Amino acid sequence: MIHPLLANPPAIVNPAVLRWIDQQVQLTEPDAVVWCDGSAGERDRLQAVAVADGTLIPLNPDKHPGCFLHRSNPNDVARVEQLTYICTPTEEEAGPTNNWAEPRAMRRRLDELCRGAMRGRTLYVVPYLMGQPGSPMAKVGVELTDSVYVVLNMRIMTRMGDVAWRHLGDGDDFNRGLHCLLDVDPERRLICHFPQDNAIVSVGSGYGGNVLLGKKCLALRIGSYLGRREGWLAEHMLILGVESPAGEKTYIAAAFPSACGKTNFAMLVPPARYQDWKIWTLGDDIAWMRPGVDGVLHAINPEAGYFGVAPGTNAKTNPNAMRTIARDTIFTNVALRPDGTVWWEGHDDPPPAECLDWQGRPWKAGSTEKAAHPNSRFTAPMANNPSLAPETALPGGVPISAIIFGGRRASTLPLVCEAFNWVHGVFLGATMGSETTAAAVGTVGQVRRDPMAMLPFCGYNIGWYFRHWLNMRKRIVQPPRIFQVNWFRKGDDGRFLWPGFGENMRVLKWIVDRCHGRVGAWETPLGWVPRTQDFDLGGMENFGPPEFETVQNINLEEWRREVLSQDELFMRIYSQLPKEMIFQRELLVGRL
Ligand code: SAT
Ligand code: MN
Repeated sequence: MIHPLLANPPAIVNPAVLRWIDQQVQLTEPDAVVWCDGSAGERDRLQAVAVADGTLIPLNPDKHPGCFLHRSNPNDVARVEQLTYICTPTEEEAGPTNNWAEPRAMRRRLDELCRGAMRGRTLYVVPYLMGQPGSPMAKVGVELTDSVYVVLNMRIMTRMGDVAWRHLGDGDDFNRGLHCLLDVDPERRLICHFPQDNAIVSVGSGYGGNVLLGKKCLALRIGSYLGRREGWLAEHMLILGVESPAGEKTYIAAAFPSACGKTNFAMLVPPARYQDWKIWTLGDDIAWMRPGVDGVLHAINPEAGYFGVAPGTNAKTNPNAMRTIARDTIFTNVALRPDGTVWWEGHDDPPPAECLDWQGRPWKAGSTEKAAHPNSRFTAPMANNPSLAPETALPGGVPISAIIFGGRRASTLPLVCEAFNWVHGVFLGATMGSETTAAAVGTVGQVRRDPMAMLPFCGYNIGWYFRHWLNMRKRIVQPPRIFQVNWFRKGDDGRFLWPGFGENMRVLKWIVDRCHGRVGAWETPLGWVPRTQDFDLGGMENFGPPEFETVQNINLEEWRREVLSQDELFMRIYSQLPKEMIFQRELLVGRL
């Protein structure tokens, strides 16, 4: 018999969905069930609920209309990679870079944790669509959660509500997501993926990447698994469009690890010298890419909002982000000033004399502690972004001319280089290294291999993932060119060698010109690089040819160490590593 709380489901909900929800309601035993429809009225009601129970603090309505602050549990401020599992029949399927659990055993453990977990609480049914309505690439998910914060974030980050039920129709091809806050205890925290069942169970956390199940869990971990099965790529990439003064548009996808500037790059404002150029944002975190009938790789951004890092965001580093978060935004773990406005390290305003820090404790200027958490975030609708590309709405996506792999590296990697061909480009992506950031729990600033910026997000064996990338080449008639960039190289004095931000436009210009066969390059052991005369340095302050040569320098000593460090990853995954990767390594060593 169906649970009494489900006696009157909305007519649009199909029986397959209802059966699954019924099982979860029987398991978690909530006091109430709310069917979310995605309407503005519902948003207002839920915001009122969240304010009443202290989940959200309303901000100054004149300065931040429609905005709220949320403080998460201090033990719960980032993704937890060591508690994230891929549950597949065999361990080999999850591969050496994922935590693996046997699906039935993990199900039993999760059932124990979830049994009765929503007693006294409300279960929200959140239907959502990843991708544009009507897109052949779009995927439906249903997240059941006992967190109003999650509902309000999902409403910004996805196309939430009846649009998802309509897309699903009578089908049962939807992602089954269950999220229970429990008591937010790290000892009872698990983020589990069941790719074969298209299912996710997340318990014990309320933090973004762990609980907004459409994002990392569905769009990347389950998405990458589906992509391999169905012949497409789910990638941790921003998508942007470069429009030249002549109106030519070139679309680029770029992978950088979490908190390495994807949002800033996707919203780039060109410097004065490039005032006739325009950068359009399509997405800042996730790209789903599939070869079109034209044989070109097409990309969509499956999301509808930005879950961006607040610290360091200001009118200089990212004016478009500042305008995007001016209204209808949820801030998480930033500082609160006495006038009801928010602040973080690297804000335009100087540190406030006093405020409440991210934990709600009194904070004074000059304090040695940070006022905002280093991984504090904003959740904002992409519709607010002044640079949002109208093509973001196209169900078929945009044709991709270039793919960029970028890391955060203080040494070794030059500002920009271009792969010799697709296989070499896959090798550049596969051997990517980057210094760890506050986006995940753990040490910050250590170089680790992060292939394609997907180390925490690839939902299956990483060796098979490289093979899938290599195989994709056969299905693409006109493959994108592949580039590697590093904005973060430092000099001996510890200062960044490259100014970054808007000036990255110059790197984009060279990349775009390479895509259209308009500019020269020079062959090096690492790949093609711009000769100094190929790279526009005009109008830069204190940055001329010598500085360019320093930021592009290839130091053979550093590269010997780099190749050895790449080997550590290759050894770990050796049994499933495509031979092409080993050949590429040999070729690189030979060239060096
Ligand atoms: O916290 S999220 O995983 O959503 C953001 C990130 O780490 O990339
Ligand atoms: Mn990300």
